[in-house]
Amino acid sequence: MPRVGLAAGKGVVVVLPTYNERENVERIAEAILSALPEGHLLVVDDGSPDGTGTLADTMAAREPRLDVLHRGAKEGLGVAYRDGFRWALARSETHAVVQMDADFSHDPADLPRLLAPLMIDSDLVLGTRYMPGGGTVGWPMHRQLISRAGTTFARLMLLLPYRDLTGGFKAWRRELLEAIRLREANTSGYGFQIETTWWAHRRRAVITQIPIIFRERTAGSSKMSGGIVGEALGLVLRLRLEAIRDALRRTR
Ligand SMILES: Nc1nc2c(ncn2[C@@H]2O[C@H](COP(=O)(O)OP(=O)(O)OP(=O)(O)O)[C@@H](O)[C@H]2O)c(=O)[nH]1
Ligand SMILES: [Mg+2]
Repeated sequence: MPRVGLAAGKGVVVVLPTYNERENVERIAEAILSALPEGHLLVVDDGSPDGTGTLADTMAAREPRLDVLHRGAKEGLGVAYRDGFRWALARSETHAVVQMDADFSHDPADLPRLLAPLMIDSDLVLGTRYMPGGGTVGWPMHRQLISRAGTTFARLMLLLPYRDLTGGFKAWRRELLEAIRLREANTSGYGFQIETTWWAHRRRAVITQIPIIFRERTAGSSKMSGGIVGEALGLVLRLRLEAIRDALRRTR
């Protein structure tokens, strides 16, 4: 596919949350900016003690397509994304927003492919591990189990027809991101990914899944925790209860 318009990054802001990603941040920023020669990158750093934010600032000083949003404290991925999305939407030239991890688990070379459906009919594109052509490489069995169980649980409980609900490699059309209930999203981990796809689905957005290979990080350390899994579980139950309550209210 020729790289034109959105697929070359025109009007695209990639939002990249970082916490202690010193070993990754420069390489990933370079890879993203070269995968999208017309794209813009926003690093959202939560005051990383390892100096990730300062490194990103140094790059931003010589790269006009890179900005850094410094948040005061580590408040979780969901909160960082909300602030990053707000920044991206404040730019009138933004047509699409991408979210991805800074640890190379999401391949910057996939960016044009992730953006392509937005140029046809889609409002949201989900990078999907659990479909033909997708997969995870280098994850120990327990991480695979947690991820698959989480996605399956959410899919069944929320009756969502998507195969990867906990993934974080997604592309949004501006209008959808503006319309969903971001203000109410306050989950920090995988829960944020589930929740945003849920609100998009409830708005009857056109959602397309594309296969991606997710690679375990080779540098830096994981921020994954038991609390994040518990939070996602609680979120799914809460969303289901809310939906039942809304349905009952409508039948009254
Ligand atoms: N700004 C910000 N970024 C965060 C926070 N927590 C995680 N991140 C970033 O979010 C992305 C995903 O976090 P990871 O630690 O890679 O989580 P994961 O992919 O579930 O776990 P591993 O890949 O196994 O390490 C990475 O770019 C992190 O640096 C946070 O509280 N604030
Ligand atoms: Mg990761």
